[in-house]
Amino acid sequence: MKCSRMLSLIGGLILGTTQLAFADVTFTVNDTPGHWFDAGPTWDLGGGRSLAIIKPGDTVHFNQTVPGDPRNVESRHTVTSLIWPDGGETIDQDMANTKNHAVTLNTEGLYVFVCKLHPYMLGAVIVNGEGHEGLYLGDNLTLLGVGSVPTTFDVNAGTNPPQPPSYAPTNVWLRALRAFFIVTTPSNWKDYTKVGQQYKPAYPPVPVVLGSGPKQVNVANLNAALQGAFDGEIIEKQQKPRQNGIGEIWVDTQYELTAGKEEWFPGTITVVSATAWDAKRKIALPEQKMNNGHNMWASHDQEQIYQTEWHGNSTYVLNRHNGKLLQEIKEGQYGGGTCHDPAHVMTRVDTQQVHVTCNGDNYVAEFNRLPSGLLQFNGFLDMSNNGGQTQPHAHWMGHDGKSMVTPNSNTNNSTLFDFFTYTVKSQEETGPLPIATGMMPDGSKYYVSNYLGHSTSVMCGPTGSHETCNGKDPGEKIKDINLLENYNPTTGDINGPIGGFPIQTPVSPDGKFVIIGNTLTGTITIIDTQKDELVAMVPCDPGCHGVNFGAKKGGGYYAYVTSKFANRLIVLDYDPNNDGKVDDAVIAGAVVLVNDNGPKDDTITGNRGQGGQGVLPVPNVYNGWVQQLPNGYKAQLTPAQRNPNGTNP
Ligand SMILES: [Cu+2]
Repeated sequence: MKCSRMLSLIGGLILGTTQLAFADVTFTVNDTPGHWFDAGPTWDLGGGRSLAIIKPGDTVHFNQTVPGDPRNVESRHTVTSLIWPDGGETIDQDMANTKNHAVTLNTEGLYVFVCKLHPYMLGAVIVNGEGHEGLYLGDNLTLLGVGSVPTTFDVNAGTNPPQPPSYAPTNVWLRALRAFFIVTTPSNWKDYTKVGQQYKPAYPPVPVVLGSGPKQVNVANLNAALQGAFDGEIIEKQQKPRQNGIGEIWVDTQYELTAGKEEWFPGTITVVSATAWDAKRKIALPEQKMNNGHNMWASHDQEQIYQTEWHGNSTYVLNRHNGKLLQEIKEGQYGGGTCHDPAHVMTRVDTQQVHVTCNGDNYVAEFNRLPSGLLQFNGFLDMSNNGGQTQPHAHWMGHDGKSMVTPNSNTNNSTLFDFFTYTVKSQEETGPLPIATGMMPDGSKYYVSNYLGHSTSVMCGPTGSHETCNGKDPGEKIKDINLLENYNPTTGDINGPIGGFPIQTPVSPDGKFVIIGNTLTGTITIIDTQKDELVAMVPCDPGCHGVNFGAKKGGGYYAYVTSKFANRLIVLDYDPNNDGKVDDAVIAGAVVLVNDNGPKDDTITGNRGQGGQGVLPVPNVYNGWVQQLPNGYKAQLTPAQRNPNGTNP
């Protein structure tokens, strides 16, 4: 922490806000982990540089492209208001872009800005007028996708006999503040190499004011308040699962820094053994400047790994055995065009074609697989049938290769694409900022995570029908599952499984469960697909994100779970006794994603093992793909694992 800055901040606050002479502020929007909205070293608050304080009438600038700045983004972003005081000014764009933006803020309170493509990119401004003995957050704040929530509440409301009002901070805003300072401060990320130490993120030790008039609450020291409410867990030594998995697990450690790439080209792949349970290889692609490598899939023979870079334009093909680059498809090489911010990649089981979502565009890139194992661009598939830039993120492919579904994060809907006709079959509403999908092994239903809606949309699948989908047709929404129904945002009371900011949402290969990584709550939630209800929750890590299923030796599956702001891979045994129930779901073990000494193509220099996002177990055991495996892998699987849907003996 830069003490001088903090002292001047606190000094200014004690003297009264009239002493604060802050003016316009500029955030450099870029691809550096944690510092995505970088207000510069003058605003270094304990390692975070993404919060600034201004006066009413000052202007906030968001620069993505400045002559001579090496951080000028190669990815596209949006600058979008995520939180603002009721009546305050907001900013957003319809299209992903690399432009500069500005907004003048007149209303006092807390403003948080996000990129809709990469929703961990956060920046915040507090507009502080005169007369507050601390940073003033506002009376009511609006959270995009949720609505307006007061910053304080009367803890004595409804008591019998009636008690005089007594106000306290609203729980959801304390959680939001905590999440902001963890997300934007790399030194606050959970480091599982610090065995025996307390996990205590540092927050600015400043006085904060919530609400006004009789509802005002003064927090004397934000750091003490947040640490007291949420932190202090001892970091334990991670245990290996006792039961082996099969093969290996590829993890995108998207925020790890290496010597051969500037910090605005972060990211490695960490390859984990599912038998030795260690991190056995690191791949950074320094010559290609792989920028935030995000998600992977394997060729059907499991010989090649396809890798996307979410803050760039490249799709990579790697040799699975030695991690060596076989092919880079970069800007201008997609048939002369570009796939902006390639996010997720999967194969088509019937043709071995490869599909990559272009998150900064309206389309999905399609490749043919050549006999050499390399890819040949075949065209862009438009995901919109009614205009608007869809910005598809984590798509899912049908088990028979005949369909694809996308979550369209910019248009709040989902596209069902049909490969018989090569057309968009439907584009139906989901919830706010849909980001990921997962499909049943028979294509009967699919699931969409609504990141800002804190919900899962259950959609009629490509093989579903009016009869099987409760009167809905393929592509239409059957229902929404509210992942925060067991959470009271005011008091913070929790009385069941909860998930906020949900991300990956795959269906287990046997179709029984959907397992979701939730970023805001740091939880794993499990949905029973028969009832389509939340049935279990398991604690995860800060920024819980990626989930995929791999085979457990001897039968059943593990769910492998990654987190953005922690450096371990969780091995979740969601049904240890294989009875089809998850009441005994347990973390069987975990692998710390740090290894400076194994084979690697670059020297690790920072954010060790951090940024866990895409996770790919090899072999691929989903229905449709498992049947394509080479015999050597098939021989390691049980009959049930080789035939997860019970229909393809
Ligand atoms: Cu972005």
